[in-house]
Amino acid sequence: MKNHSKIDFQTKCVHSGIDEYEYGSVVPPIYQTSTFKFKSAQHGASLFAGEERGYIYTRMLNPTIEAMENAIAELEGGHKALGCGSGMAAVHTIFGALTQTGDHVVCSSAVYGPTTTLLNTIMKKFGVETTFVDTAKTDEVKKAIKPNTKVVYVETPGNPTLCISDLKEISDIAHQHKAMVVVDNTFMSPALQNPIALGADVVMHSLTKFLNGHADVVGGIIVVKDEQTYQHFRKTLNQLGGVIDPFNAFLVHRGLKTLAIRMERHCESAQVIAEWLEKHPLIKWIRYPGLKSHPHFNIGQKQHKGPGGMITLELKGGLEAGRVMMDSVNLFQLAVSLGGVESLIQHPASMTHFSMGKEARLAGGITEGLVRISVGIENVKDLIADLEQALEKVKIAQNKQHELHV
Ligand code: LCS
Repeated sequence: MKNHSKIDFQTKCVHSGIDEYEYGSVVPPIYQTSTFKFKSAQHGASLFAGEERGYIYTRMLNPTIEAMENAIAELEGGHKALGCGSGMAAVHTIFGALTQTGDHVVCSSAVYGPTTTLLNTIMKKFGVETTFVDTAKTDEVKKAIKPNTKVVYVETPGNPTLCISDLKEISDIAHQHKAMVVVDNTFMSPALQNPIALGADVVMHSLTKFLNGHADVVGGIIVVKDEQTYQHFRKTLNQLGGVIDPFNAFLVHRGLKTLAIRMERHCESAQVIAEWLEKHPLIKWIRYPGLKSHPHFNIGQKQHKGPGGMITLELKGGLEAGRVMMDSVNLFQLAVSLGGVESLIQHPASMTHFSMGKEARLAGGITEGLVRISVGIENVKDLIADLEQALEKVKIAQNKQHELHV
């Protein structure tokens, strides 16, 4: 987008990555092609040699994908972005690009389960060692950094504990030790948090979540700050091959246009629901970045523009009670993933974070009874009514259990 510096984020969501298209098309055309014809043998050779710019093959670059990448790079305040086939393809590409045998990574102890598993299996197999720490405690990050630490990888708020890490402090420490700071910004989206402005070097998202927002795409994105890093990541992505396809990129670009207003509604409704749940007698504990009771509330206030749409809680009665709640909701759908227009509920210990194993889960604060809610954009009164009737069923089930034991 031209002359964008003074334009508000809401406007950028609608216009970013949009160019002049053939036939005056207002939205980017879907170039659903695997390959692009060269004008001549010389043309093909000069494209490959990098002497001329143009499209060669969709794994390398595609105009529909590039339009979506440019849009997200602009929304994140980065230089350029790389579209990946999933969030995990983005995570893999990042570690593939930034580490080699003998390197060390410091990673938040509460991150999306398969990120932990990737570091503990594939990256470990290739000789990359990881120390998992509670990155909400900056001192722990400091202590974990070694001379061979190449990456400090932070997810904030963390999935699913919603613990919040101070990105500015962590970036300062990591940079003193010449380590790169990579932030998984999936839970906040660029509407609520811009890690690059806080000092991060690389930002990634699972596009599957808030950025696309409609639960119909699996994708990932990596945003970088400079051309050299971009070229290095582009080569790595091209070799690993985990690219997004043009149609999914088109859908994500379409989703971005409503990102600002969707995030406003996610935040508004999640705040109302979290405050309602906090007062409910069946709640053992609840965590939401917009509640003053959140242990890192003040860090959040400093670095994000809104508390997001994710809530985690544990009921009195633990896992058993949580299962009754999950089986009793009607509007909330019992499904993994998050960040879509529809509200979802799931159980991390047996679902999204199962692959980590119990020990790593407990070390990251993921208790067996923890239930995670993704608040959608439905009417908040309907969502509360659904939770209310589900919690009523939990109460009835607990009363029955009690009677059996008397
Ligand atoms: N990072 C975060 C914070 C995530 O929540 C996820 C997926 C990923 C990366 C990986 O992205 P994907 O490959 O799935 O696009 N989180 C999921 C979750 O919590 N439930 O299902 C998927």
